[in-house]
Amino acid sequence: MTSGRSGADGILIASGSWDPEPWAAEVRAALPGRPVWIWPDLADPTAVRYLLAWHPPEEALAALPGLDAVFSLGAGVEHILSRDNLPDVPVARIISDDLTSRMVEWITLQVLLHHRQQRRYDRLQRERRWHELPQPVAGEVRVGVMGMGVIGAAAAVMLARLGFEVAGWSRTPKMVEGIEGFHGAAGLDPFLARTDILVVVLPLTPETHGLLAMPLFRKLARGGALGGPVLVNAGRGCLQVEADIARAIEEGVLIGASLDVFETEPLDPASPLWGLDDVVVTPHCAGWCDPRELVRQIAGQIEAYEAGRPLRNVVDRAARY
Ligand code: NDP
Ligand code: OXD
Repeated sequence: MTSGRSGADGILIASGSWDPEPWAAEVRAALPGRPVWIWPDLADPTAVRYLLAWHPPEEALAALPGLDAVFSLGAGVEHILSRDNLPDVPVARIISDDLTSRMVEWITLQVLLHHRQQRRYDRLQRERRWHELPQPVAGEVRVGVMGMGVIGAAAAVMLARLGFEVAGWSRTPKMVEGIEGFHGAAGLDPFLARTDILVVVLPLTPETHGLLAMPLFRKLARGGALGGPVLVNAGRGCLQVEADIARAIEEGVLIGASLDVFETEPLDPASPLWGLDDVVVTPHCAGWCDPRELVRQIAGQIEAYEAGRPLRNVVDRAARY
């Protein structure tokens, strides 16, 4: 083991609203013999070399003179990059098959739920009515995936395998076999115009903030096989304007939505979204971050870094993801 700039080799966990104990237990098991603290119980701030973070408070960042790297406890990093006093050290994010599979499961479940009109069948069941609805085949339904990164591309491939007509939208051009590609501001309107089910797995950045609002919903395809467009958002809550989603559902601009993320989490019990028949609300659980799985990756990163190899999955601070 080599020590950091200041001789530090300790680890600080600042896990926001998540229980830090399972993360600390996994870190202690994976990297035995070094100090591990849970914010705010930090005995020696100068001994911290790595911060493992989910929504870290600015006070935690201010306290760490020997910091070498920050590891996000998830795929997203806006909860770290938004901190004004973030030191100029690498920020690495999670890319893991475990997290990607969980996200692909949730996205596929939601797309199929709207495609197969499950909410309408749930209502018919509650009314004890035996009534079959007309059902388009997947090939007649156009799915558009916003964010063709690690998770979006995997979801797009899975949905194409199920027979949907799939396209993706990204910041830079992206070639994924069997998926029609759109990119950048110029590609957005044509992408929306051919989309019946909009799946969103974008990161939250200044460019994507508030994008999922009424003007965008109005650009989605009308007259598709489902009778109107559907929104599925598993990216971040602040990509969306929730008042516009509720209004779009009420006015028929959207015929359904599945939302895993919200402008403020937990979602306020007073939000109208809870009560809308064709809106599915889940509590930011699409891609559960499993401490056992993810600490294995972070510990591997730390060991490789201390052996002189570069950190992987370091985010681009200018692009902000
Ligand atoms: P990636 O960084 O691999 O992919 C991000 C994608 O978004 C890329 O295709 C990127 O384009 C695209 N993108 C970014 N900015 C823009 C823009 N301005 N215009 C168009 N496209 C843009 O991230 P992941 O796939 O790993 O994760 C995506 C997000 O999913 C995370 O940031 C997180 O917010 C969310 N997430 C949510 C979870 C949950 O439980 N709900 C769990 C895990 C992740 P390009 O390819 O050109 O770079
Ligand atoms: C993530 C998340 O970013 O769980 O990994 O939201």
